[in-house]
Amino acid sequence: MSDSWQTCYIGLGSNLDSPREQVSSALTELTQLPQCRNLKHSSLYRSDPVGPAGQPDYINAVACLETCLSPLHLLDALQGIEQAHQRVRIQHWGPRTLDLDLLLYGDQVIQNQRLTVPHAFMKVRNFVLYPLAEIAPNLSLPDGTQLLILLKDIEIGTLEKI
Ligand code: PH2
Ligand code: MG
Ligand code: MG
Repeated sequence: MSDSWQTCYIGLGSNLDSPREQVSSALTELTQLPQCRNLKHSSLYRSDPVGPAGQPDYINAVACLETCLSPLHLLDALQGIEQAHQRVRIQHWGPRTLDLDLLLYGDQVIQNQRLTVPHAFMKVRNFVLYPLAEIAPNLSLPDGTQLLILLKDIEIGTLEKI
């Protein structure tokens, strides 16, 4: 059914074990997911860590793909890629080899034990909003908020395209 394809946005982040390579290979792996097509992605960005002090800088990017996986099946697939990158969950907002966050799934609002979509902090993270604007400048969130309006309120700061 052609209308079962949904456009999704995924935030990628890494600050351990060659972060650029972690993000680049994750982008390739996203292109290989079943029932997913038309992957596009932003540039890679270097960003200061948000969260516990003393962790390395992050490499961040945002990808867009179309999928007919359900939100939870897509989450399973994303977590499978995180696991393949030896993602270990030790500290909240602590360093990680790879973080894949489902930012948006079509215009759906999802709130359950495993998943909150739109992603809880996406409206206030420059390392999400600027890469997102590169690939979807005219995007609106499910609540109607325009990405370009959010960007006016958030500084690019030390975020750096690489
Ligand atoms: N992710 C976090 C915590 N802090 N900081 C940056 N710069 N980039 C991230 O992706 C990031 C973070 C939790 O997911
Ligand atoms: Mg995250
Ligand atoms: Mg995450």
